[in-house]
Amino acid sequence: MNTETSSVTMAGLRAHCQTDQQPAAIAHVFGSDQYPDIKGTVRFYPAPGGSIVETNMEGLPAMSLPTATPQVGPFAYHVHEGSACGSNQGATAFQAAGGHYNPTNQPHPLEAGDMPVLFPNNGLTYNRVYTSRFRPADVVGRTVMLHQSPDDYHSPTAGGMRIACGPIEQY
Ligand SMILES: [Cu+2]
Repeated sequence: MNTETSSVTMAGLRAHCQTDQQPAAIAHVFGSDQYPDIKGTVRFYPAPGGSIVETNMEGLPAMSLPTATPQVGPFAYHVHEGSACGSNQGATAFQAAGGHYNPTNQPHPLEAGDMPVLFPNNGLTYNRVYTSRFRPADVVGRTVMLHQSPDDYHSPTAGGMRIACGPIEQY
């Protein structure tokens, strides 16, 4: 059993989530040349034992059927270790961001940068996710990455092509 956050109670987390606070870090996300309509903002809030990651994005493509190749959505979503997104061109867009943020060398999906997939809603997504895997300060100077395909939470390369990226900066 993971006891890392055993001192964090759900009531405490809910109370914390309802406070109106400033983020500690922020990323402005932009799409690759193949998905130029994607843009968004990711805010990282300090939370008991970790972070709350608030994601707003627009311009997401519609999901395909699961039988399509490549399958489009729900979109794999991670913190990557690199500090910069690099080129947004072509099938190798955003390779400069490196692999998943994984300071303790865990297997996927136990890497610190692993997060839930994003679902598009007429191109929009909004969610707030609590993670005990990093604090906002841990990911300043890294990147958030959205992939074209789903995360199978098994293969470290799941998600396929990188379609949107944003450098995480101190707020
Ligand atoms: Cu990724």
